[in-house]
Amino acid sequence: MKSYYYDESDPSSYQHDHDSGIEVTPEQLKQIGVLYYHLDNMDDVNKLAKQREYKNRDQISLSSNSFPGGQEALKAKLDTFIEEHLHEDEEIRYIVEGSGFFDVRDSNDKWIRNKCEKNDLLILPAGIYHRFTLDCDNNVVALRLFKDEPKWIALNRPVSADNQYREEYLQSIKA
Ligand code: KMT
Ligand code: NI
Repeated sequence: MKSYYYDESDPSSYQHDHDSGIEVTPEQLKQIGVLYYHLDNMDDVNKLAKQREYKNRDQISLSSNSFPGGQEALKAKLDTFIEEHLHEDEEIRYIVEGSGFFDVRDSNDKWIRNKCEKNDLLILPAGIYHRFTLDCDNNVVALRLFKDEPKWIALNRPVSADNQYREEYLQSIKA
């Protein structure tokens, strides 16, 4: 995975790199509650899932020839992922194939771009604002892990000021 500040001045589409050249370290990601692992095999993924008590999983394939419902349905799905949103549970993704960008907001509300590739595993904490896009290769297969039942609901920004998960997240990065 490669992490860097997103270059807002580049007018090209989200799917381009937008690399500002300002790198972000795993330590900096940790400070905003984002965890990163590079896991070469499924055994290690299963181990981590057990440690962190992720009980459920499924797999999503985002490419025009594999998405159920075809091109139109894929586009609709991608449109929801690129909207800035949060979830009331962790978002855990393991890249099985292909690549894509997970953008997260830092504590100053700047976008950090995480370019995820095969065998990268990224954990976004509940309550963090983020978005996802494919890169120009237009293909990713990702394993989605869940603590309990999948919580699909994406709450678009801004969530209400008293959202418990947002409040807890903001508290957690203060320390
Ligand atoms: C989300 O909720 O932002 C996503 O699931 C992103 C797409 S997973 C490749
Ligand atoms: Ni999300």
